[in-house]
Order: sequence, then C-alpha cells, then structure tokens
Amino acid sequence: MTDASPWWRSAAIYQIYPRSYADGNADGVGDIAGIRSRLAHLRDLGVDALWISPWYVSPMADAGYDVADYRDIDPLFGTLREAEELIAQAHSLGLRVIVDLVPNHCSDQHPWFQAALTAGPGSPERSRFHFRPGRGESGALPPNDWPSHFGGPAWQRVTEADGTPGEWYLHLFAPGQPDFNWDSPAVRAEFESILRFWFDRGVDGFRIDVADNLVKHPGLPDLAAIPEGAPSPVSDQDGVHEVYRAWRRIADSYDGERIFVGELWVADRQRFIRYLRADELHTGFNFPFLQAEWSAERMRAVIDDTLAGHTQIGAPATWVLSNHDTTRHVTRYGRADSGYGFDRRRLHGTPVDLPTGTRRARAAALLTMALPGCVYVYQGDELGLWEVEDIPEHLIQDPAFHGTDGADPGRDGCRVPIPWEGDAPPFGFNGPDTHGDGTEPWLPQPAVWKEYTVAAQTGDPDSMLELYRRALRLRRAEPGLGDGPMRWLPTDDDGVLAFTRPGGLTCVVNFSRRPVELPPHEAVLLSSNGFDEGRLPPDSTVWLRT
Ligand code: TEU
Repeated sequence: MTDASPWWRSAAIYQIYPRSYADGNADGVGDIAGIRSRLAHLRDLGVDALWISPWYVSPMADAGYDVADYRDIDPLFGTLREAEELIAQAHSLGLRVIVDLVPNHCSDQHPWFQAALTAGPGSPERSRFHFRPGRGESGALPPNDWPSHFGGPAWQRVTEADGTPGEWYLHLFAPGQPDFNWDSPAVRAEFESILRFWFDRGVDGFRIDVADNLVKHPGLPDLAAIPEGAPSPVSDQDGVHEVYRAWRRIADSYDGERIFVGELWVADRQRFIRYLRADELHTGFNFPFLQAEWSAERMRAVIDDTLAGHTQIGAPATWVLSNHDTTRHVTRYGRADSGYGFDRRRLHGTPVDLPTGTRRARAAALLTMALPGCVYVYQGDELGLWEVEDIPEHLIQDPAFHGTDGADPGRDGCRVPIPWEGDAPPFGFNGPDTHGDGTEPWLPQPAVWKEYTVAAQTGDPDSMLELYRRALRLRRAEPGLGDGPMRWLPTDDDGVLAFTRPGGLTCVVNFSRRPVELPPHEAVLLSSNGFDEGRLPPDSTVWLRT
C-alpha cells in the first residue's frame, strides 16, 4: 500500500446495514444516531471506509432498496442533517463514507411514478418507466415472460384514472420497485443530479445497486425467444457502459478520489471487467469469490481468474465473503455444500457445523486480507455471526420470502441486529443503557449471542473480533498488502495454497484435512487457528514473515 496508490485500490470497507447496526432511538430499528454512537467500533476495528446500505425516504417494500426520495433520509433512520453530521464525524475519525445508490428502480411511492400513474398511457411521465399494454384480448396477460427476483411475473397491471384495468409496468424486483427506463434522458439527468447532491455533501463514493441491470434489451423480448446461450435481455446490455462513463466524469470532477463500486452479478469475467475500464467504475464486487466452495482447487481457480482479469484492465480486485443478501459465510462454510448459488431454498435448514464454519471463516478472513486489492467486511463478520435460520415466520420482512409464499427463506437471517454488549437481547442494540428492556429489535437475536457481543469478544485473544482487529491493523501496517502483486508458492499438498506478497509476507491456507508443515520463515505474524505441534492445522491460515 504505497502513498502514491489511491485509497480505493487497497481499502478495507465495512458494510453497514443501517436497520441492524445500532438503534439510537430505541424503536427497535437501527438508525443514523445509532451508527454515530458506534462509529468508534469501526475506528478500533481498523477499516478505512464504511458503505451504508440505503437510508433514503422509503416505504420499505424492500428494506430501503425502494427509494421514494433520493435526496432525503427516511424518518425511521433520521434526518438529512444527521446524515451530514455522520459524514463529517466519520471523516474526523479518518473513515471514508460510501452511500448506496439504487438506479435500476425506485419506489412506487416516488413522485415520478405517482405522476406516471396519473398521466396515463403514452405520456412523457410514463416514458420514464417501462409501461406496456398487456397481452391477450383484454390485455390481462403480462407484456412478456420475465420473472421477478422475488417471485411471480416482473409486471404489475395498473388501474387507469377512469377506473379500468390498464397498462402494466416492469419491476424486476418487488411490485413496489418499478424499473426506470434508462433510455429516458430525464432519468439520466436525474441520477447525475443525485450523484452531485451526495458528492456535494462529502460522500467518498457510491455502491451501485444491480449495476448491470439498468439498460434492458430494446423491445423487451420474451426469455423464451432468446436463443440458448445468448445474452440476457435484462442484464449486462452494452448500453449501460455509457451511463457509467458519464458518472465517472462527474466523480472525477470532484476532489479527493471519489469512487464507484458496482454490484455486478456478471459471471463472465471478460464481461465483468468491461465495467472497470479506466473511464467507468473503479471497482466491482467479486461475487464468484463469494460463491466459491471452501476448497483449495476452487479458491485458487477463482483467485487466478479474478487477478488475471483485473490485471488486464488495471483495476483492483475486491474480496467479499458476505453481504446483506447472501447466507452468512460461517454458515455456508459449515455445510457439506459450501458454495453459494442463490439456492437458499435448497440449503436452508440443512445441517451446519458451526465450529467448522467458524474455523474456516477465520481462515477466510486472513486469506481475503492478504490478497491484492480491496476487502469488504459485512457487519457481524467481525463477530463471527452466522445465518439465523429459525426466525419466526410472522417476523420475516424480506419480500423474497413473502413474494414466494415462503418458498425462498429470504435474507433476513443475515440481517439480525448486531449484539454489542450485555447478557440478554437486545444486547445493547438500542443503546448501552437499555439492555434487557425497551422495544424489541425488529428481528430477534439468538440468546447465545451473549458470547458474541463486541464487549464479550474485546480483549479475548481467541475471539473473531480480535483476529479481525489484529489482521486489519497488520494489513494497514504492511506495505506489501493491499494493492500490488502476489506470487503463488509451490506446496507439497494440493489442499494447501501459499502465496507471497512484496516485503516478504507469505500467506498459507490449509484447506486439507491434515496439519501441514510451514514453509521456512523468520516469524509468524498472525495465525487464524493456532498450531498443531508447529504445523498448520486444517481449515487455517497463517501469515509468515519470510
Ligand atoms: O440485490 C440484487 C440481487 O440480484 C440479489 O442479491 C437479490 O438480493 C436476490 O436476487 C434476491 O433473491 C440488490 C440489493 O443488494 C438487494 O438487497 C435488493 O433487494 C435488490 O438489489 C433490489 O434493489
């Protein structure tokens, strides 16, 4: 990490899911006051930046990913003033702030969508969205065969002003999330203005929600009409790159390296890196890495593929283990099938070996922090939290659950409020003075999390939290970590990965079932799970000075 390299090529970035981080007004839902009261945790952890999931005005049809006003804060979370104060406070602690931008769709309560409903078919107001007549004699069938990610068709029929059933609008996600029409100049201008609004307030960057989905194939063709192997009509259309070129010009017009990170579910690496060309986005989430099973072969393949692609384009890689949409990795790595392929339905409730998942999560943390590029920490990763799979159904809020009548267990299991301190729920979630009383957190926390609170883990050398703190501190101090080259080292065992970084830092990961000899070294800098008679035990990582 040289001084000349911009911050975003090496950063450790912490994801805050605001409704579950900390609750400042004790109403059971996290908020900006809560984040501000717990910012010191992030400073002590040693991250460089925080990314805050959406905090804008929203009816919460999808936990804030349905935005009704992009320039104000939802009262559930606080006020615009508080957001500005949070940005300033974070900056004073040396933390950068990335906000979440949701450009693919808004809320059905957004004034533009409300105006589109009123204005009627053929109006300029409707041209900002994808309105179409239905199929069939009376237009009672959806305009095409696209499914929504949250179950059912991606189309909802509206009632026109005269009370008759009318056109349909496209929503790739919940019905409360109408998709914008990115062919509309008004939509493009609006988002450029929104970028400026937040850049003017000092934010250091944007995470772009479903960044590859904005532009749709013209004509919105049926999926059934797309030849096998042809590109999807809803994702990764070539036209989307022009949007990001325009955004990059705006970011570059501000001082201080303002950045974009794209949520890009683009599996083809060559297609993925096109988003990271020098005049487009700075970085994108490396989901193939998140999805990989816990095996040396698979991990090495995905690391090689990642680095080959990113080197080709000159962009830094990112390493992500979990986020607010995916099964927590302690749980994933504790399952016989440790990959992630959006198959929550298949894997939910299948056996989990938490001790093994936790060992592997520790090893994975050190692996990600030793790899070249940026590393992401999802709130609770640093506490070793796992997916909560027994949330009572009546408390589940995720539209992925409700839209599929529960066939998809949804994502609330990785969104359970953070345990901060104390012996009983809400574990200080709604303030240090209110444990044991006050309003219940919006999702219940497991009672055993009393051993996983920030307070309980602080000072315990064996805790996940202290491992993260030590690792992040070392990562910052070691000039060879973060951005820069890495070189694989040969190993005797094909269940072991070893690589070295500049400055003589070697990282060894043992995926095998046997303890393995360490390569020659001067010193042990950090180990995820200790040693077994001087050898590296299974499911462990060590950082060596060589
Ligand atoms: O997620 C987009 C996405 O493709 C998935 O991760 C999605 O959560 C999954 O398909 C649902 O089963 C982003 C946000 O991260 C997610 O929280 C939002 O729900 C979604 O976009 C819509 O804004």
